[in-house]
Amino acid sequence: MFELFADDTPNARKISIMLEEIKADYKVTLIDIGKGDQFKDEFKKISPFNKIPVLRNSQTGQSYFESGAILIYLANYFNQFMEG
Ligand SMILES: N[C@@H](CCC(=O)N[C@@H](CS)C(=O)NCC(=O)O)C(=O)O
Repeated sequence: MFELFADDTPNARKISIMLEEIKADYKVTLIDIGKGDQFKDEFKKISPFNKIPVLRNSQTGQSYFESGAILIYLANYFNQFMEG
């Protein structure tokens, strides 16, 4: 199970598209960047630069940020969309 911390932005959409494509089990937690949710202390623990998207692996408790890095992580984790 994954938790995607996101707002409705292109960088966040990249991750939700990937999660849908690989049929991952996930839920979305809204971080309303218009209201400044990204600056809350709780969120900063998983996003040191106060940016969305962030993906948390609920099984390991680990969180990942930077949309490109998240896409590579998911591709490796599910062994899809990667060669070599
Ligand atoms: N290089 C980062 C960019 C992340 C980014 O700029 N996120 C924006 C929304 S798409 C954000 O969180 N903005 C809120 C802010 O800067 O306060 C990535 O690809 O994840």
